[in-house]
Parts: sequence; C-alpha cells; structure tokens
Amino acid sequence: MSNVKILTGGSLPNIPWQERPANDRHDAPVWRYTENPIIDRNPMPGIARIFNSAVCPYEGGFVAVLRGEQVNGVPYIYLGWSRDGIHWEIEPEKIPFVDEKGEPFMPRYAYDPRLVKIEDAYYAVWCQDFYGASIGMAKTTDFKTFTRLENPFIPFNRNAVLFPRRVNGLYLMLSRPSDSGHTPFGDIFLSASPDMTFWGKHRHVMSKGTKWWESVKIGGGAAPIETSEGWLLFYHGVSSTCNGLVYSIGGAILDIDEPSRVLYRCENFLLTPEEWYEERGFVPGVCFPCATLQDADTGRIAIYYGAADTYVGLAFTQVDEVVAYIKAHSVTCEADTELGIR
Ligand code: BMA
Repeated sequence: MSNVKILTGGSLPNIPWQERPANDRHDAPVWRYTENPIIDRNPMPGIARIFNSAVCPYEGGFVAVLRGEQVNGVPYIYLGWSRDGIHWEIEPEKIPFVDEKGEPFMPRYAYDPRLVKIEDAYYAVWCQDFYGASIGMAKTTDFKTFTRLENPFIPFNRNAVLFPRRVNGLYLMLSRPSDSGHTPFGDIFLSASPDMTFWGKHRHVMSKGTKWWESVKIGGGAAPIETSEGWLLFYHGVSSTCNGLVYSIGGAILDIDEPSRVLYRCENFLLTPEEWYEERGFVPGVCFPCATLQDADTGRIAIYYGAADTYVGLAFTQVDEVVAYIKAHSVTCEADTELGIR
C-alpha cells in the first residue's frame, strides 16, 4: 500500500510489472522493462513501425490505439488488444472512424494518439490535418464504432492529452499550440469544455524548462493521474544538440482543482534515451510518453512510451517514489503558474 493515493482507475491487479533491478544506478525511480521493446519493427504487413501509442484497461485485458507508420511513411491509428499489456495483437485495418452522420471519415494522416476513459466512454485524441497539423478526437464505447468529434482547436497544435475526469464540471485538455513547421518552441496550455465541443477558458500551464533537457519545447505525455498530492503528469521535454533534438520524459504535479497551477516540476528528466532502441531508429534519441496504467492498490505505474520513432517501450515506477523524487527536485518558475488567468 502506498502513502500517496492513486485516485484514477482503481485496482488493476494485472498491471504489467517488473521490480526495479537491485543494481539500477539511475537517479530517478523509473526503470525500463528488461524485454523492451514490446513492439518491434515491421510488426505486421504494410506497417514499418509502431510507436507513440496509448493503452487502457478494457474487459479484463488491455486495448491500445497505436501509431502505425505505413510502408509509404504515412501514419494512421490502429487498434491493438492484449491480455497482459505486453504482447499485442494488432488489427490489420486502420481504425474506421465515422463522422457525426455515421459516414466513413478517414483523416489524411493521424499520429501520436492518446486514449482515456471518462465516465462511460473512451476518447481518442491525436494529431491530424485540418489545414495544418491540428488535434483530432473521437469517442467510442465499444471499440467498434469511433465517432469523430469536433476539432477542439484551430491549427497549429499537435499534442493533446485529456484528463480522465471532469474538474469543476468541465472536461479538461492539455495541448501544445505551435506553428506549421517542426516547431522549435512550445509550452503546455490547458483548455476546458462543458460538452467536448466548445473549448475555452484557456490557461497557460508550463513553459519550456530552464534546464537544458527541456529547453527547446515541452508537450503533454500521458493522461494525468489523479493522486492525493495532485495530478501527476508525465510529459516530454526536448533539448537541442549538434546531432538533432533529444526527447526525454519529465514529471510534474498539478493542482487538483486548478490544474493550470504547477505545484511541483522536476528539474531532472525521469527517463532519457540511453538504450539501443531509444538511441537507434527512424529518429534517434526519442523517449515519448503517451500513456500509463496504474494500480491504486499497490501504487504501481507502468509508462508506455515511443522509442526512437520506431518501437514501443515500457517503463515502471512506484507512485510514492516518483512523487517524492519530483518534490525533492522541484523547481517551478513564474511562467509555470497561471499566467493565463491574469
Ligand atoms: C514530434 C512528434 C512525435 C515524434 C517526435 C520526434 O514533433 O512528431 O511524433 O515522436 O517529434 O520525432
């Protein structure tokens, strides 16, 4: 039993799990699954790589929305099924979205999906074309029919994460507005909606960091986990090197009732590329978190992340340890709190 209570998701006794190796020398209490990557290259005909993907518990097992890069290079979203959260069966056809009238709808491309259960429905959020990179959304209750929802924002924005419950009666979404290129900037903002159609009450949450590992841009990662200490957010931070950008995983804790307020923000990365499957691939040097599973009974958290834009990796942490680490190394700045409200 952990001291910090996990309030999102309840018991998940079949969460994928491996204890931290006794000889682990990392600073942060986040460790990799020894059998990574869990999804390898060329996982099925027509798909060269699967990465940056999200999972949810479903009917005693797990379901995933997967970023599948086709052999023509165009990414779409595929469904995956698993009994253990580690071995996946992937449906051969891309998710057949429908529009509000039930007519087929297929974006020109779709990538970096997230998946979250809110009340009795599941929502997928991803990046798609809408006169430029924008956020696409769909709702499902059975993983057979995915009905698209209105685009929440105008372009350009390609990184969005929903909260798993309403706060003060409103749905909440983190996103990272940007420009038309491979943006060399970006902060995390919060938007609210009464109905998943109209989004507003925009608030600034976090700027790119003062520390070098996240000094270029940041973006939401996994859906925030509600804990007794606040919303635990795993996000990505990007640094620039003479060999290109490097994506690491960072951690922050947001206020429960006003999540645009950053209570703690870890000045150190929690996970940075260092294994072969993170350093070598289509885009070397990328750890890109998109989902977590968590078990309220034990405090265990499993983090799913894209590795080198090529593989899916799995890492683990324990809520008490990761919250203590984030708090012990917390550095927030003026830009991390409520600029949008003033
Ligand atoms: C970002 C997104 C991610 C990708 C990352 C590293 O801008 O496009 O899908 O993982 O770059 O290439």
